[in-house]
Amino acid sequence: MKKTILLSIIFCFIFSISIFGQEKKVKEDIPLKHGAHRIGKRTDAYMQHWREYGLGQFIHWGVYAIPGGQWNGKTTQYAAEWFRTSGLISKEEYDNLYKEFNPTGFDAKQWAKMAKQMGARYMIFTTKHHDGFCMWPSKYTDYTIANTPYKKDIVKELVDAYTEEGIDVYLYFSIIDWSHPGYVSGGNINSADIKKMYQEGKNHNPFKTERQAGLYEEFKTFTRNQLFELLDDYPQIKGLWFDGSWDVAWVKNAGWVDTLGLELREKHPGLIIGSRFRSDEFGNRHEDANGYLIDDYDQRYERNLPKDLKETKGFDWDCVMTIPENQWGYHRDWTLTYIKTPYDLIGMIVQANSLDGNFVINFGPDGKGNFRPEEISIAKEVGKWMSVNNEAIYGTHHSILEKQDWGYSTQKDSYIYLTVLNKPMNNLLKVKVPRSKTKDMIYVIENAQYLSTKKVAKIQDGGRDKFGSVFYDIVIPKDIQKLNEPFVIKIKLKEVNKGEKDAYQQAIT
Ligand code: FHN
Repeated sequence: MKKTILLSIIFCFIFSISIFGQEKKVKEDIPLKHGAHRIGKRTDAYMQHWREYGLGQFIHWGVYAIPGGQWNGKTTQYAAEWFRTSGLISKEEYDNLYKEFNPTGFDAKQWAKMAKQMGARYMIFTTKHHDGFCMWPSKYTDYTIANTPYKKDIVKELVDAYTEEGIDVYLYFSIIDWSHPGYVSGGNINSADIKKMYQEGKNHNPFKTERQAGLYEEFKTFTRNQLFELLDDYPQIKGLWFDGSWDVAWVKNAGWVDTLGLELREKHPGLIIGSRFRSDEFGNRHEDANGYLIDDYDQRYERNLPKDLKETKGFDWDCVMTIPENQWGYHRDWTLTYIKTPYDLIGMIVQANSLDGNFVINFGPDGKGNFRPEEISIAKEVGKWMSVNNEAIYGTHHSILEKQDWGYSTQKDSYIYLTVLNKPMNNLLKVKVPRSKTKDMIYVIENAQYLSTKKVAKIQDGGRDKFGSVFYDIVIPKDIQKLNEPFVIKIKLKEVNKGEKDAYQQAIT
């Protein structure tokens, strides 16, 4: 008896030590001044709202859209928004491009409508990319939209238009700023090297001269001012989306950056900031030295998705995805890489939501403010699918079903949405339902329905395995077989007594 009690205590203890990094560990935490300020997820309404977005739109737009990856007949294979560093254009030429920036085709309301039709519930816009050009009339530099022939405040036009469509806006802000004399590039010293230096007790100084160190102080003040300016000018925004914060000088200023983050939050209640803003005092990014997530959600997923829930460590996260391989800004030549199809992207939307993340599709309008026809068509196709099936995405989370070969499943309350991406050749969809956690109970499918046709799905006995899991074969009818796109079956699970006569059979229609 005593042995059983002891074993139960040990079991409970081990069980309470979650596999997820956010929960308490056995190992003592290292005391950190600038690590995570919270263990576990944010529980406020702002963040709950963020979790329910499901789908977002990213827009990379700036003066790099003018060359669109080409200059004097030459084409860069690399990301068009990095064109200043492509070697195809001189720095002087690039830094004067803004004098031609006059996007006469730009229509913020039209952009917002397109995003709405696609099903996006939040939008991230590049206020300033690495080149330092500001799409708003910042009073802290002349390198802004105010000094272009266009003159008008693009950030304001977009914030207003998207907010009016009910789409939340987040402002992308690059810490890297090639236009500022005080900005210091980490060069080839990345955060892994910085971490190594900390471990070895070396104090790397990113500045070559006193003067450079002084200029960096000016850059910090400039950055701080611009961030407060954005919060002042666009109070409707829900969050800031940082990038380029891997730079050595920024990482080395972990304490200052931490304070700045707290100040920004104090100014703007509910402000959402991901893990790309700051590091802890040991140079750790995203997760601090104790494995806790820094800030509100994990921003590591760029052009890649976690493969399972374990990989996400129970953090909130989003994934930002390009349509070509790695082009964020407008590139004239889209024949250089594979272009994702709407169904590729729909598969990723479902995958992300099935693993408790949001999925964000990037668009790169041209120098005149027009989306390319391919982007318009993709947005339309994704939107068409979302308008029928969004119930499987918005507000859903990881389901109790394990990952199965036909696709992904999401859940809301007791409903589970099966999104079928790989239709079986025999048109019998085998669904494995887990064993109930409650002794003597099993799960049965109470009802099942196709989201697109609203018709009831016919279910057959699909057998059981030796571990107690139950299988159902859902018969895919002719009208669904004909569809050449992912489809969703909404099922309702209920727990019934194992001993209940024919409970399993009763569930079969
Ligand atoms: O260098 C940028 C890149 O141009 C783009 O903005 C992406 C978006 O997440 N972020 C950086 C690379 O991580």
